[in-house]
Amino acid sequence: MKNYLTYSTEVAEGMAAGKAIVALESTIISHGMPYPQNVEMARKVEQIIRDNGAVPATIAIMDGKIKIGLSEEELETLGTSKHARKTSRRDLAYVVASKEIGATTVATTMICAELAGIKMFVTGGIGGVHRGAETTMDISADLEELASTNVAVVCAGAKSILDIGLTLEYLETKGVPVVGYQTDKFPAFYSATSPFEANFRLDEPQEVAEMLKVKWELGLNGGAIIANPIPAEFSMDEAYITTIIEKALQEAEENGIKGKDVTPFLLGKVKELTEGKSLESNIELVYNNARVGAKIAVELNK
Ligand code: PSU
Ligand code: MN
Repeated sequence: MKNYLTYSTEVAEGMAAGKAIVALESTIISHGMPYPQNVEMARKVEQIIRDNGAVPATIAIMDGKIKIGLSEEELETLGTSKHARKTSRRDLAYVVASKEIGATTVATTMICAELAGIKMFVTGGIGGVHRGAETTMDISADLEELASTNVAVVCAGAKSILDIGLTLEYLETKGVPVVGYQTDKFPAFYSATSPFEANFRLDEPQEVAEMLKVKWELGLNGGAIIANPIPAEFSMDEAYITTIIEKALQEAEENGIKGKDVTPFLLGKVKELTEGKSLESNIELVYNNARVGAKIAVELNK
């Protein structure tokens, strides 16, 4: 692995000191938000993780290496690059071998985190089963990764650009626990609730850490979803955001958007149609996830 993984000074020192490490993805930076908000968000998320007693490790691929932790300069490069490739499991070997700049999705961040021995990962939203997947077969590789890779993901649920019900069914089939953090509901990213229930509710970081410890000690391989609702003050009106998402889906269809371009296209459209209002919510929910993820990581590390 030495040939492929490199660690930032902060992460290497944190690991040597036995500190809790929290992985962060980079597709959210390159494909999820515009510059300069993306880089500001990435910096602030890292700081929130430090303030809560853990060490942030933003993951990306550069110069033929999987970088576990990015320098200021690397973060800026990633945030401004027009060529960063959205890198899911199938793309990882190509991106490393060709020395392109790769932004890791949830799936690939989980793979890289596991290679680096990191158990906790914080993001905004996960990929899932797309609406209409019964004909398009568009199901995110994130779900397969959650089925098999031992990394827990803190997120604000799934956006209703996806079929949330089918996403939860898929996760059930694959044996992935979906924990509601201080909620009974499965949150829908921009809004704190959805018509769907989480599998279990846990209210304290220590309880989540205990569940994860038991899962992995029992040899139950795979990840877990810790669904942490967006704070009420940033939660968007469900009816409003649903209308917007429906417009975005229609435009994707009209423009023949397919494959890995679907999610970034929809995210961009939602931003455009809400005149940037969705972006503020998006950023705030990531900060909220960072606070929770760092606390769970600290407990898990005890
Ligand atoms: N959902 C979001 N924001 C995101 C993503 C998903 O609300 O930024 C990104 C994540 O990196 C996720 C990826 O892993 O999109 C899923 O893409 P796809 O649906 O092509 O698997
Ligand atoms: Mn897809």
